[in-house]
Amino acid sequence: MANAMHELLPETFERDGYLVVRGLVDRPGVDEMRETVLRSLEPLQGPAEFETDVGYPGSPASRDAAGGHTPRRLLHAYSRGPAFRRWATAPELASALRGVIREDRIEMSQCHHNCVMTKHPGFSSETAWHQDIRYWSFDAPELVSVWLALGHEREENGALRVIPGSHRLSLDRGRFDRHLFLRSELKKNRDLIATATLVELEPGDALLFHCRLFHAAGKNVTGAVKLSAVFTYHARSNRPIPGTRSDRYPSVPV
Ligand SMILES: O=C(O)CCC(=O)C(=O)O
Repeated sequence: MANAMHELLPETFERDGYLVVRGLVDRPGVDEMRETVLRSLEPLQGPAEFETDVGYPGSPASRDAAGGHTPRRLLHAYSRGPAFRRWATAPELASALRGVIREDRIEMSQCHHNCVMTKHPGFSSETAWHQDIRYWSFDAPELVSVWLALGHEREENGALRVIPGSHRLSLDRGRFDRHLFLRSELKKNRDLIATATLVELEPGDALLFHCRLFHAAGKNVTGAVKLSAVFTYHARSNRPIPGTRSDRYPSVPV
């Protein structure tokens, strides 16, 4: 973990719904996580989600199709070795999170995200515009994900695009399709999407983003896999709704 304390701007997070912390993890830390991931990919160590499971534009039609065994996410990253356990609860990360969640007692969910995104050349898919709150059932829609780049993230390998300030919007249900993606055929949505910005990251940079921030990503059209670790955090006082998927595993204090 890099030493330098970062100038965190909670006001920026409140205004934009996201914040990039440059160099949050140093090169040896990134390398250790990359090695863990590469060992989990060859041979594939489950649990994993496959491109074909999501059925997004560009994903293989079935497990039998070419590329049908392309993993999209290695699940349960927190349980995949010491590098991830240390990172997900590291003091530097906890202090960055306290700045934006504005509570002392913060926990990491083990129920969704808590994964490594593995965007493979050839068979990766596009992720349309959405808010991560669609995955979560908590008392309040106040969760923050941390997206840690384990390599360079650029448009051509499927870096995230975000719509600044969109976490503060309250859109009618009609703006979304049945999977809760923004309907791109609507002019209002296209105008909103036109305000998006690309988030380019270097290895060790972290993007902190609010669970209501609209974001999307393209395919990886380069020759190398893109790896990003993603964990999600909430204030201890913000509880998962009993019996939902968000309540399946206990959260981990950080
Ligand atoms: O890398 C991508 O395609 C975006 C993934 C994403 O936004 C998500 O899983 O919520």
